[in-house]
Amino acid sequence: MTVLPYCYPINVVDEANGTPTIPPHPLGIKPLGNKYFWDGQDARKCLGLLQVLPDEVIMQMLEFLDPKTLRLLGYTCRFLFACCMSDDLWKTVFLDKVPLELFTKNIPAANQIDRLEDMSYEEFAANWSKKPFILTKNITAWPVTSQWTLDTLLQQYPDVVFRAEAVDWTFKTYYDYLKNTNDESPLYLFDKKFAEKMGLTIGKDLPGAAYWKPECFGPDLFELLGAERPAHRWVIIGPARSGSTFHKDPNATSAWNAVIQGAKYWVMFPPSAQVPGVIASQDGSEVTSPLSIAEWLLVFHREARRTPGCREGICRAGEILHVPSGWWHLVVNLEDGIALTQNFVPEAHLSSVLSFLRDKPEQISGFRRDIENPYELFVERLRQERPELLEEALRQLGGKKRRWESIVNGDDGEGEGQPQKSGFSFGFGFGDDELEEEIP
Ligand SMILES: O=C(O)CCC(=O)C(=O)O
Ligand SMILES: [Fe+2]
Repeated sequence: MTVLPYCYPINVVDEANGTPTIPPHPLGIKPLGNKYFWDGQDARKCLGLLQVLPDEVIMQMLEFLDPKTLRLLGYTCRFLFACCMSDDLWKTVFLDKVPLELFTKNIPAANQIDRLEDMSYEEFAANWSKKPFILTKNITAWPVTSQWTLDTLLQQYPDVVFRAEAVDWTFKTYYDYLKNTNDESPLYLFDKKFAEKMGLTIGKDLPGAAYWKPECFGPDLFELLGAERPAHRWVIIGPARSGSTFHKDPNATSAWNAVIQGAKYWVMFPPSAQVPGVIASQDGSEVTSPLSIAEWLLVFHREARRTPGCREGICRAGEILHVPSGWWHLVVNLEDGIALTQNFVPEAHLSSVLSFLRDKPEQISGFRRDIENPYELFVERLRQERPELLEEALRQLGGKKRRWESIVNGDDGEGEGQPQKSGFSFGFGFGDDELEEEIP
């Protein structure tokens, strides 16, 4: 932000005496922007010694002031009045102070995300794979991760380097940041290599396992891809007010998100909903939500709550939330906290995932660079391991019998409907580490 263009009529100098002048507007209109500055002298003189600082630095210094000081300082001179009136400064000050409870309490009964103690896979497959829900009694059995707190992680992993958006920080550095930040959109620690970095074993029957996927979600068909599966699990750590702006999960996968410490407020919408304040391009490749989470809540929450399909809920420590394939979601941490999340492909969404991989190759994300054709790879693995599911999914996709036959016979060459090499991927996209693994 620069104030400079408003405080000097820099381009115009009276040639006779060398002082700046403003040429009169042909209609006698005086620009409001100069109102507080121009009285024939340098308006910045009132800054005293601080005159040596450029406008940008002054503005940055003002960001550290509390609302009262900002207001009082604005009364001291014209120049500072204009600086202290900046919308950006007040937005930051104000959004920081808006209590999140304004939005998270009094959830209308019709919007409340269903809460269930636990669920069998049969129930999930029959009734729940296309609906969000919160499991309230599920992760207490996890031997290691259910005991995690920010403080125990600090003790055990102070020097492990984690990815937080575009930066790699030791846990100690991130912990200090988390405890001290006032950022409006705080840096979110979101690391997909955490298991390797922390030396964790994941999987129910493995010796020394730290945690495992909840049984109710059943078989994850991306497991057929083995080492070729796209990034699929993350540890997520952030301070209160951090979170995720509206998005759909990558590659049409479903997800579960387990809160280990803290509490998360979720707002969700079904795949075809028009989410207030969120503009998605026709093919879904670009999502524009010009606002931070706090701004979205302030401006659009009321309307969202009244929009058909809106689901809301608070997932607390020890609980797990299900995000069905294709659902929009915004998440905000109500407290400092830790979560574990995993993306998966349940049978009920196989056709959506195949259709995404086949028809939106430019939006595929999270696969290793050397995997040129994720759709073909997945079809091949399904053909080998689960041909009956593949047949049914392709049928749902509107695939013709002839096409199915050619796939099972292994003679499906480079024919129609094959995905092209992609050039762009819309995924979690936090920084260049993600880009490395995307399809070039
Ligand atoms: O902030 C969160 O915990 C939600 C994360 C999320 O939506 C995701 O991992 O896709
Ligand atoms: Fe998500």
